[in-house]
Amino acid sequence: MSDGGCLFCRIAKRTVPSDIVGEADGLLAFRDIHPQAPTHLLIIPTEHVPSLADVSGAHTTLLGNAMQFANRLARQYQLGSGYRIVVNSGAQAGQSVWHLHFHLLGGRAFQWPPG
Ligand code: DGP
Repeated sequence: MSDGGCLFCRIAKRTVPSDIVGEADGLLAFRDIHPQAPTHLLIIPTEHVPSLADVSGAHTTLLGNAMQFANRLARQYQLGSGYRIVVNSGAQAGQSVWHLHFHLLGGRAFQWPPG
């Protein structure tokens, strides 16, 4: 299912242009338009899921596939010295696009705790 008003659904349908870097198992990866690291990719399910707070047991395989996809992309982008996966779930956490997405960030050192 997709949501016609959802930006990332439109990216998944290619009706909004993006720099797509990979596709696998109902997932799409593309470059973040405002990169926060030398490598900053977004991994999304092609089906519309608003946020991590909306996932259920029905999404278990999708979530596992997303982590394996991230791992493959990290190898492809030579992030062997370290990378970070971020999910902002909810407005207070900084979620701004209401379609589940995993940020894959790498190519620099990161601080902890995050801001
Ligand atoms: P979040 O704040 O966690 O919901 O992350 C949303 C990300 O989406 C943010 O890092 C910027 C990115 N973004 C917003 N609009 C677009 C767009 O039109 N194209 C691409 N490629 N990325 C976008």
